[in-house]
Amino acid sequence: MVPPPPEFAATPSAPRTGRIAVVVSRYNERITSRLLEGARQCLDEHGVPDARVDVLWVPGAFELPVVAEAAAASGRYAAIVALGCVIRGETAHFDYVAGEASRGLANVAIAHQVPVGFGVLTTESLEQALDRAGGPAGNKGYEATEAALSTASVLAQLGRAAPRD
Ligand code: INI
Repeated sequence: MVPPPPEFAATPSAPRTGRIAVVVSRYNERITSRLLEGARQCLDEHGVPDARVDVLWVPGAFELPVVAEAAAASGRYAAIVALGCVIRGETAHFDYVAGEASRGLANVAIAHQVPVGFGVLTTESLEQALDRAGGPAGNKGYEATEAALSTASVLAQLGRAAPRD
């Protein structure tokens, strides 16, 4: 019988080695602290102990990429999760902050072949942000973390060397 093709994990299984970095913005901390709770819940449900998780606080979403870059370059992390919240009503430079955060984080992931979960809310209002930070629209911090774990397992199947502990 022909063996089935390798299954590229639809269900996330947490990496068994390496640490997880959660980079989180203090700007809009009322929202980002809830995203962080979601991220922690996801890691806990996937069996990642707190001892393997580093939470790195940055001032705002604009600073997420540089710290994610340093984390990726360190070679210590199996996955990185970036959490932030940019609300259009609060800034004329919404597009710059949100755009640079997403572009920068995508660049880090590709340059280092390390999954970077994108948990940066870009909303029109505080209410929309609350909805997505543990409200009726779920918790995007949880979802970004699950996406990062999932992607780490696909990369492992493709032979990307796992970081040592
Ligand atoms: N940072 C955010 O994370 N969200 C925002 O909505 C925001 N606004 O409204 O300006 C914001 N600005 C700060 C920015 O991320 C930098 O920290 C700052 O410009 C210093 O570099």
